Amino acid sequence: MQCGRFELDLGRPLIMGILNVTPDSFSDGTGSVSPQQILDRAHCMIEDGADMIDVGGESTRPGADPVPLQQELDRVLPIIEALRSTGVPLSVDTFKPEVMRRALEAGADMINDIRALQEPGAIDVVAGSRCGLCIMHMQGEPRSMQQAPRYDDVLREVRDFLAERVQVLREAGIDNRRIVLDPGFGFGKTAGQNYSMLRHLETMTVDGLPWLLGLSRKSMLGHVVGREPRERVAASLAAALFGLEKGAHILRVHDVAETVDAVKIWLTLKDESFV
Ligand code: YH5
Repeated sequence: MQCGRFELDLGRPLIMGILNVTPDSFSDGTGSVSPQQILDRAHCMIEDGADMIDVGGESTRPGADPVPLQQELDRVLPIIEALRSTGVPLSVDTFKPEVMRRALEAGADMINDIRALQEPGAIDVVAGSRCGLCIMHMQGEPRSMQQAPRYDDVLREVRDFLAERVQVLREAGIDNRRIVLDPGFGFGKTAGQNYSMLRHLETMTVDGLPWLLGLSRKSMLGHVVGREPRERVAASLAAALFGLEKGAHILRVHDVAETVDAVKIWLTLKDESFV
């Protein structure tokens, strides 16, 4: 996969560490964020074996409020600049074309867009670059999407949406080698619909494009095991390994060290020459 400065080998699973740059994750008590704490966390994830870092300045959790443009820029740009020299690909979790543009100027390698580049101008910003693109499905808006998800056939509808976005990107001259797809777990889906997507991931493939899965600590796991998000690590690992069996290529996770170990065992089990 082409991903900005990098050519990623998807022959083995890649682990994307989640770096939230939002006050709910790193607060100094005044509602602002301490950059050093965030950078420490990023370096820790890289040490733990993260293959890439996903920097997010807007909380897109269900029910979350939108973040103004300038605030998102102020959160995300210094982090990208500081992490550029680490040698790991930097992804930016944003749907705002202006954040995409400034992030790419600052050296980001990938745009991770929960709105699949549907905002006006988004495609123009990324078309002239070599950045990787994660295209995700979402039904509705983050504020209200979990209120009443509705599908006749979630697998077909998510797949058709992704296929349509890939077609639009192709028409804009964007090479498929830059694209990774994401079914969008928790983005306007019931727990049952989320599990159905994971169970049948291979039936949703578009043009053989790779999958990125964001399952880490999500409510669909809490739905089964109970537990607060921070206590969902084991549940996240089980779901992640099932995703790999279903053909996933990139895992977006909070718990990098634990996921690296789990993936190592999965790879060992796959390796029939290890006897
Ligand atoms: C994703 O799936 N998700 S932000 C609620 C949680 C735990 C985690 C209650 N950005 C995705 O991570 N980008 C987010 O527990 C994403 N795929 C991609 N590509 C939500 C999140 C979360 C929400």
